[in-house]
Amino acid sequence: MLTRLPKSTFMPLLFAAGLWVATPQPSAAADKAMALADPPPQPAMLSHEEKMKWFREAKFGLFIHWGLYALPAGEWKGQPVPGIGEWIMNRAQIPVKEYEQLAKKFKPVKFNAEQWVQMAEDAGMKYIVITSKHHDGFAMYHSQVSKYNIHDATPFHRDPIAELAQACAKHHIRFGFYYSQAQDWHEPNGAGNTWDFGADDQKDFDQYLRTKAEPQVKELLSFYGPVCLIWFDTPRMMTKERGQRFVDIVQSLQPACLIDGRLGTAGDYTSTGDNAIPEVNKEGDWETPATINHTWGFKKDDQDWKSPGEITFKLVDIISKGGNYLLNVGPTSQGIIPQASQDNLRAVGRWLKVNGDAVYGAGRSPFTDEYGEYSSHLKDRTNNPIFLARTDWRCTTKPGKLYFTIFKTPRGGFDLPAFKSFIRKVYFLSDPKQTELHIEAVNGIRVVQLPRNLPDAMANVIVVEIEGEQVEL
Ligand code: FHN
Repeated sequence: MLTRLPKSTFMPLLFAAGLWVATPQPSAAADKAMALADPPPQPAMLSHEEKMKWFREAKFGLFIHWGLYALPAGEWKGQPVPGIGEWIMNRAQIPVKEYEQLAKKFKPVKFNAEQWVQMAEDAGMKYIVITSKHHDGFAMYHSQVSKYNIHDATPFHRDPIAELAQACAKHHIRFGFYYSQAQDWHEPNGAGNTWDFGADDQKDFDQYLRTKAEPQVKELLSFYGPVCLIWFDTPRMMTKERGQRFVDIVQSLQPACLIDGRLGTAGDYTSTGDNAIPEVNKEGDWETPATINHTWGFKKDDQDWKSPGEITFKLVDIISKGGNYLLNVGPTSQGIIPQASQDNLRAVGRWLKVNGDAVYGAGRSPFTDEYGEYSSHLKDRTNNPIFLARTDWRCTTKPGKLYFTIFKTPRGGFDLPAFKSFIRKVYFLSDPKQTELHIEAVNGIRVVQLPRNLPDAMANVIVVEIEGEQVEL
């Protein structure tokens, strides 16, 4: 079985495409001797704008939380454990010695990298981020740094990360890693495991960082081809200086690799809270990580899947506010992505096949009214006014074009928000003939006349072509 990427597979191709910038893959001997401490010669730095280009174009990514926690799937010793599935070790305070036993039973024989990547492609997702090591400390790749990994500690003896890297290269999907840099419940000096190892402030955290987290991040950046981003998380005890050590590793090995917003020092973009979508337009590059049900890691009793319509709304909503949507699936211990999440994602992909112009590479809305408003009298628990969101339509943009994605069919026609630009043409994005839709002025509002039955039951995109690249408000 494949462990790590054979250099010959796609390196020349990536060089040719200008996608490969580091020089990974030491010889097998060097590999054994742990030559990872000596990074390859440092290539030229890319500007921030160059680095961000693909991310701004991609907009929609697949998050995968997969690990030993998929085996208990939310239940320990016959009892349901509340909370998110991948936190079961913490929530049930499972001692390391007991949790480790899961590895002996982890044999995801139905795992098929090609099928996972094909699903992401069908869903219209442009990048994949997988848990290479979550807080439980178990590496889902063949690590030389710790034997506590899927290749060495399970009867599976395969490296799914290498297989996924290869499938992603084939499908031109970018590939990145989630890596829990601070919390590691398996290690005496990692953050988070107080039930086996006592209080975090009594630990030699740098010993853990130097001997596990940093060398593992070096491995991930050295042996799996181009890494589009590293998704660090929960930066407990991460000082700026500690965070900078990871930044230096990333920059020296793969300067094109992005760093998310949860390292503990500034990354290349910000990550919102889990499932948190800003109420209005938000400046800068950002991403919302989100669940498709209510857990990240697989839980057998969570079958409450977001529908294709809900996912599509969130996707367009996020893009209209300037962000990216990183939507998660939690595969089973057999290696299967739950069918309902596959089906719903594929339905979104079918919509994107027709309406993708309104999504990929699209910019923020120039308007604000569509988002809703703060209530004048309703307050939240902290006494702040509640935001009353509107969900009728969202606007995304490209030079010379406004895309209005309509989620609730208006009666009579669609009222364009006020703007001064001259309108050249209006049509449905789904209409290859671009048959013009008529506009009528009603009380100073330009109203796009719509047919009684709109083409798509889920959401319809009206393209408004304007004079000039930017809309004049
Ligand atoms: O603790 C993790 C959690 O398990 C999951 O990985 C999410 C994904 O954003 N991040 C942390 C909580 O914010």
